[in-house]
Amino acid sequence: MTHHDVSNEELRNAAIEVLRRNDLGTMTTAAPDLYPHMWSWDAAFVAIGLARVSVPRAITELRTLLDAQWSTGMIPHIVFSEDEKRYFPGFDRWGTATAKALPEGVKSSGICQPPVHVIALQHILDRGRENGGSDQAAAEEFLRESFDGWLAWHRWLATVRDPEGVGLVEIHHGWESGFDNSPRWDGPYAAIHPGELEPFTRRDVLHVADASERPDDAEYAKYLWLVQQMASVGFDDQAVQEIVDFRVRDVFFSGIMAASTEVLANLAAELGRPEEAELRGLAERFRRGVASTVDPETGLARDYDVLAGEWISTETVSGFAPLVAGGDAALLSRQRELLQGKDWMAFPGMRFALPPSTSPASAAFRPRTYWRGPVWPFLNLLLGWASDRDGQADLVKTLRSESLQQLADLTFAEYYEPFTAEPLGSLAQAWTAAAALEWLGNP
Ligand code: 9WN
Repeated sequence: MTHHDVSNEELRNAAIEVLRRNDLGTMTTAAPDLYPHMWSWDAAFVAIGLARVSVPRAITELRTLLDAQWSTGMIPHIVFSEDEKRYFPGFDRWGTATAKALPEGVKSSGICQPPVHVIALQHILDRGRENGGSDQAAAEEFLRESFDGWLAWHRWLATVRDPEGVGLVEIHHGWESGFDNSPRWDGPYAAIHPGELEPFTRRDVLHVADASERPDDAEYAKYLWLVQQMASVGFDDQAVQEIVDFRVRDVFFSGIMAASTEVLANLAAELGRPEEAELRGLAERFRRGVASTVDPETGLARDYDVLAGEWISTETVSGFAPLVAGGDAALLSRQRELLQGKDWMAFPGMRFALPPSTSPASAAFRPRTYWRGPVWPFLNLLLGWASDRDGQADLVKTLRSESLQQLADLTFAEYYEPFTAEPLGSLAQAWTAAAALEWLGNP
C-alpha cells in the first residue's frame, strides 16, 4: 500500500486536525481515548508541532506542564485532566495527593519522563524568531519567564537521580523511560515479585484493536506494584530510592539529558545567566556517562541495573543514545553506520527505512507489541533533530522522507508494524501528528 497520492498540504491539515481534536484548551491529550491526559515528553513533542501552527499555543502547552512542576524540581510524567474514567491508573490510584512536593491544585503522577522540554523550547524560539513580531516577543518572554523552572528540573535530575555523578540518570519505573515494556526492562522486572496489590481493572486494553499490542497483565501488576511502593513513602525522593524494587541507569534518558542540557546552556548564554558554565559541565558529564556504557563489541549503548549490579545488553533503539547525546566523533560515526546498517534501518523487507524499537535481528523482537518491535514516529523526529545538530544532512533527509511516507497513511498511529506498516496502538496520537508537522516544516 502506498500513499503517494497524499499531498503535503493534506498531511499537514490532517495533523493539525489531530492536534485540534486532542486540545483541551491549555493541554493536549496524548491521544483521544487511550491517553486522555497530558504526558510530559509527549507534551514536548506536541509543543514542537504546535509551534509550526501557533507559537502562543505551543507556549501554553509547555507552561501547563511547568505549572505542574513539583517543589523538588521534578516534572511529573502525567498531568491529569478532569477525565477520570478512561485511563488507569488515574490520580487517585497514584496516591500522590498527599505527597509533600505536589503543588497546590495540581493532579499529577509521581514519577518523571525524559527531559525533551528544553529542546522544544528552542524550537518555539526558532519559530518565534522566524515569524517575528508578537510571536517572537512571546517566545522570548516565555524563555525569560520559564528559565528557572527548566534549570530546577535539570538540577533535580543531575542531583537526585545521579547522586554519584556518573553521568547517567537513574529511573525507578519502566514508565519513566517512556519505553514501558521494552526488552531493556525484562531483566529488572523479572526480579520483581509484587507483594499484596490493591485490586485493579485495566482500561488500556479496551482502547486498542488487539490486547497483544499492549503489555500483558503480569507486566501491569509489576508496574502497579512499583507505584504502590512509591506511594507508601509519600513519593519522597530519598525514601523511594531506598525501597523501590526498580533502579536502573537509563542510557537513552541520559542521552536526552545531555542533549537538552547543552541547549539549556546555550539559552543561559543568551540570557547572560551565570549558570551557563554549570550547565555545560553537566551536559559534558552526561555525554561521557552515555559514551561509557557502549559495548565495545556491539557498538550499542547499554543501561545499567543498579540492584543486580549488571549491564543490560539488548538490541533496542536506546542503544543509539550517543547519537542523541552528541559528542565523540568516532563513536558517533560508528553508531550512524550501525543505525543505517542491516540490523536496523536496512533490515531486509521493512516497509520503510526507519529504526524499529527493537531490532528485527534480536530474539526479543515482536513486530506488533508496543516497545518490543514497532516503529515509533516521534523517536525518528528526535534522531533527525540530533542528526541535524551534528551536520548529518543525508541521514536527516532519509529519516524525513521515510517518515513522511509512513505518516501519509493519515492514521497518526502511536506505533507501526515495521514490515507491513500496519498502524498500531492508539490512532490520532498527538505526538505522531506533531512529528508530521515538524517534518513538513513551514508551509
Ligand atoms: C505510561 C503517552 C505515553 C508515552 C510513553 C508510552 C505510553 C503510558 C502507558 O504512553 O506510556 O506512561 O500507559 O502505556 O510508552 O512513552 O509517553 O503517549
